[in-house]
Amino acid sequence: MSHAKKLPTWRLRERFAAGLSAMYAHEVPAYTTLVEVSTEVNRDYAERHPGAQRLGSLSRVTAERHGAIRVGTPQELAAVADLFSAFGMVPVGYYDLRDAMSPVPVVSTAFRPIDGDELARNPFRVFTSMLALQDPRFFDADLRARVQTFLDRRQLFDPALIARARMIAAAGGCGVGEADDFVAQAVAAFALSHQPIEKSWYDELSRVSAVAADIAGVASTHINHLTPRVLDIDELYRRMTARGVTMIDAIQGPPRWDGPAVLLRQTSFRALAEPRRFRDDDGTVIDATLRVRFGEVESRGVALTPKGRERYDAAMAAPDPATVWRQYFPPTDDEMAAAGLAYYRGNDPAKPVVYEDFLPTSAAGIFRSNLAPAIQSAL
Ligand code: OOG
Ligand code: NI
Repeated sequence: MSHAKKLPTWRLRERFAAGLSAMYAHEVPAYTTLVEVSTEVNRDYAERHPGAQRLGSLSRVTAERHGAIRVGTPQELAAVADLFSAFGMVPVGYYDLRDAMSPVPVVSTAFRPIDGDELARNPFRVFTSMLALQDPRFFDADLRARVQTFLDRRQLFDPALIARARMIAAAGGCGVGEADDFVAQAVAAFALSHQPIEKSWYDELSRVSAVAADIAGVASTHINHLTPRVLDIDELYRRMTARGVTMIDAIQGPPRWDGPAVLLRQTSFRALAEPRRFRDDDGTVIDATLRVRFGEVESRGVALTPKGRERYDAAMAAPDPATVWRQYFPPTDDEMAAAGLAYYRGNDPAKPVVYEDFLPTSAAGIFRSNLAPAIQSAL
């Protein structure tokens, strides 16, 4: 072996996130605009607000991203877990999106670092969903068997890549030379495929759910969004709108207010129509476009205790949460800490613990707002 310096897993994670970001910028040009505007918003906000970095340093926040992927089977999810372990990312949490107001046939987790130092170095996370193929609410026995056969035949990752990931995870990193190659292969595994899609199969799955078609209608997986973090999401929303980008919804999650930001706020812009090829039953290949990938942005606040989360749920149940927020949450970190509503390091109200996870309601909203209708146009 060479004597080259070993890169620890967090350096690999940093490179993985940067590599995916470069790939996604190339695939989805509007993402570049989003990253530019986010960087400007963060810089301006940090200049004007002395305490801006209490929820993470400007360098952490500027590099911070989350991505999302979807897989079909427990075996594929296990391969993802092995791959991400080389980047120091482990599964945290469980989100059952089948129970959402508009149900999505998946269950999800998020892969991310958990240690405070690791999060500070690079908090890259990937929201990862698995098709709920066994659930009879979405799949009858006949379709389930055909989907299972399709998924059993495909291979999302080169087994050699997964074996290497396991070794890197066990060793806690790898040499610089190996890192370049490993990270490049890991990034490439999430690129959008340009293989023609079998149209009748994709259409059949689309009738169950656009998400089912996105997962099991094609032979590969892909990153479906990559999300920068901003310190002022309302300002981001205004500036994107001013640049002519139509943002889809209002901002999801807690309302804007003057007191401590809690949990997570997110917004996104419409899935982009990307050229994809489809193959008809008679073998004819046709050019069409598919809207499955989109742009999203997030802002993060303090993590809530179970008691704080109960308050949050109660406030969010109101017809207009913004108007009643004050009845549920005090306006300062000192009062939040004293009331046991949020987590602070060493119980010091100046040191909020950032919420590092996701919100099921917002996640379901993100799926819903971006995936219908699936096939946009056929030439
Ligand atoms: C994942 C949607 C969830 C978020 O930010 O809540 C998500 C997906 O569309 O696959 O990324
Ligand atoms: Ni997301």
